[in-house]
Amino acid sequence: VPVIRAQITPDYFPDSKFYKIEAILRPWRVQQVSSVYRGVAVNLCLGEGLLKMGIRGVTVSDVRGFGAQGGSTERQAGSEFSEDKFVAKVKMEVVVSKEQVELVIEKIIEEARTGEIGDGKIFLIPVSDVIRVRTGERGEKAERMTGGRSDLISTPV
Ligand code: AKG
Repeated sequence: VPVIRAQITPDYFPDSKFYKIEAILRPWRVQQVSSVYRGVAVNLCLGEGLLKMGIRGVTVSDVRGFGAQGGSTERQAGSEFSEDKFVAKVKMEVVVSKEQVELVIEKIIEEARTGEIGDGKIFLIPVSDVIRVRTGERGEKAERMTGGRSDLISTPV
């Protein structure tokens, strides 16, 4: 299946230092996207995918919802919406600095896409600040994780 490449550096509005990438995905695709092992603390068990990119912090939730198709690919024309049309999905949330947004989106699409209806959607949300509870650090210091992407892409002199 050909992957639709994300734009290189679009102007996000409003402009922000950090963005939350919120992806609604097929549950059975999430392990591949985040390499999260269900039921175990997510950022301790990352494997392929996002981990290889240096993404260390991911939040996942089980959710139910529907989109343009009304939640069922076999929906008959004119059939009424009912609660059982909600489809199980996983919501994956990742907060990253602006420079990392496109790479993460590209990775999620690459690993989550089947090309069929129900692949999900990604929302990009500006984040005002990041605060680490343990230390009170804010901004880049709080977003940054040891061994994370910032470390991987910074070239030591
Ligand atoms: C929708 O409601 O828009 C859908 O894509 C339904 C199919 C699915 O999410 O599996």
